[in-house]
Amino acid sequence: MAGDHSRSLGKGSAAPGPVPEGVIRLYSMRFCPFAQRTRLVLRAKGISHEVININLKNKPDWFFEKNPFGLVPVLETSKGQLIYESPITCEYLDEAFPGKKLMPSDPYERAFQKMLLEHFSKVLHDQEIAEKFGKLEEVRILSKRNTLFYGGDSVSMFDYMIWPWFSSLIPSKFPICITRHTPKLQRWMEAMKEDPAVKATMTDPQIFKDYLQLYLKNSVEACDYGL
Ligand SMILES: N[C@@H](CCC(=O)N[C@@H](CS)C(=O)NCC(=O)O)C(=O)O
Repeated sequence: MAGDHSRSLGKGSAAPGPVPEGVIRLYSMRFCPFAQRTRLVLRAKGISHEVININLKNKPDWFFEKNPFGLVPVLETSKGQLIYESPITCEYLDEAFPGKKLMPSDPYERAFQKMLLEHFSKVLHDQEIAEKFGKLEEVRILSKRNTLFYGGDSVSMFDYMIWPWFSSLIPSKFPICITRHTPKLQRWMEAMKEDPAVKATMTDPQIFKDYLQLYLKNSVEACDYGL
């Protein structure tokens, strides 16, 4: 049965059949922070979905038909439509499905969240943790708002977009050094941990650490670690 914690499909596996009516499919990998963004939005909006995990160290050939870049996350609809790149998958889900809107309705606020995401994406492309810390400070200051979450007093899209890099998923010293220096971020992290979608997508830090070692060694076992 396909699910968040199902074993991954690798080279030589049969391509999954069409997506059943009334469900959306996510191609994912249990430890991928980009795919976690999409999983958070699926949960937050209560969207009926199935998850197919991909072995990123031994990708099935058919996966490149889902996304020519060969990256997760990818969404597939029952009409066979394919959507990839995590911010695009999340915005698609927010627009295409009813329920709580995660993007603000005000055009400036929407633009503002997208600008914050641009800054954060630049941070992610840097190698040095020290530099990441400096630039994240910049993101925090950029928000210049006295609210608990980035978009106001409840969780919105940008909070979910950056959460995977603060959750137990990334067991580096990076979140610790940030929270030590910035009480506002610490309050934000505590509040995020209470969010039901966040709770549902948490991973044990030790399991993540062990997975990461395998992944960095290019082990084909990495993506199924702990199953
Ligand atoms: N820009 C992409 C990045 C996605 C990404 O890098 N996913 C990683 C897993 S965390 C992946 O699929 N890696 C496979 C590879 O590099 O071949 C997004 O936002 O969706």
